[in-house]
Amino acid sequence: MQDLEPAAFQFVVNKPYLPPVEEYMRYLREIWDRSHITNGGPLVKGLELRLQEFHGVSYPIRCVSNGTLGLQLIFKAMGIKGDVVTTPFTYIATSSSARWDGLRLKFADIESSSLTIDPEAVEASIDSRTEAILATHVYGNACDVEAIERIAARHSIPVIYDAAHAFGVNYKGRSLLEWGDASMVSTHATKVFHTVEGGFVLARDPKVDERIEWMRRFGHNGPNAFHGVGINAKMSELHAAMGVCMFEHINELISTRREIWSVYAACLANSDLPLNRLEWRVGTEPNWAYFPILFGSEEVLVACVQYLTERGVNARRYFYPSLDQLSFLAGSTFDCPIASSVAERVLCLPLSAGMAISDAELVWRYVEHFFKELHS
Ligand code: T4K
Repeated sequence: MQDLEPAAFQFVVNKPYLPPVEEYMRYLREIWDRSHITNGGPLVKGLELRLQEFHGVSYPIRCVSNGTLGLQLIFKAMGIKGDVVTTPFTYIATSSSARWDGLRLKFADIESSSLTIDPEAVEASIDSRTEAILATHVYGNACDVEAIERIAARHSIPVIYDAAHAFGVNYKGRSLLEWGDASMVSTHATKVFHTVEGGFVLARDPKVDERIEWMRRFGHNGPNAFHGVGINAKMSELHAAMGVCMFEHINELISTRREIWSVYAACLANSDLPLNRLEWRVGTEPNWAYFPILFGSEEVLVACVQYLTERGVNARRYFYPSLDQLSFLAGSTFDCPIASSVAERVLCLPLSAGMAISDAELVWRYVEHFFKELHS
């Protein structure tokens, strides 16, 4: 059922926003005139400054070709080669990027309300071989950054945040990206702010930032000289142009998302359906990227997905399965009962800036009808 093309659905889980084509064409004309289409062009540089200004962060922002490579650059630039303690409740890229770089994963369970990694479980998983904590601000909900960073300081290890979902998210009045030693944000098409494919990274230590800067472009130190081993993780001008266009609309897009999110939240609050929603950590100002609901059982969730699919509603099991269940990721098996249970029961409803309030209400009516039929 999940293999239907997006066009087969009336409502997809994440319909990418596309700016008016004329706006994009304006930048394409500039690119055509300059013939500078990639390798550190002016649109990428301009986008990095806009991103830094928008988030109000003090560290430089480095755009990359996708978030996955962004994480891998962070691991390399920080010299992390061994064990990392990480969350099993996230998209697979958090873990697979680390495994691809040869790191070993130790999964620590999550908090049942925020669905982010549980600091107590993190501390219990750290041993003498642990080189870093790799946590995800899942759905744009802030991790317990204060507790995690206290633990990291006690063990003298860095914290890396997979902030793929955290574009524009603030925590306690400042950007969530200010926390930790390094963060990666994805700007994939399905994200709140996108560059079709892409992402950006930022690091607290200027030496790490400098390494990220040259590592993302083959290690170049001038046309015929190299600092060291690098990779190709450059963002092109055509991708950056999409990001620049997005800035014209981003505040409105986030506020529309907030409206849709609030419709779902109000419907849920006013219903007596056996469903729960994510709790924002106090202090989080979200970007309203996802609306996950938690079912009482996987069996009911699967039946609901089927029911919604038949009515043109593409709800998705973000994030299933719990990554500690995947033998090719887990070096050893760790017990993460909360993550396993949540992953089996969580479903994200369609949430896009292109949706109308009546669309969200209709989706919710389908959910209600499903439960009515289930109990009839
Ligand atoms: N860390 C975390 C926590 C992440 O969530 C991600 C990515 C990463 C790291 C890695 O960042 P990147 O390397 O991707 O920058 C999507 C995205 O591909 C992926 O970026 C994202 N997370 C992940 C959660 O979701 P799929 O496999 O769910 O996408 P797909 O093609 O099934 O589309 C989802 C929905 O969006 C469908 O309903 C159709 C609709 N859609 C999608 C695209 C691409 C459209 O209508 N048009 C489109 O062009 O992975």
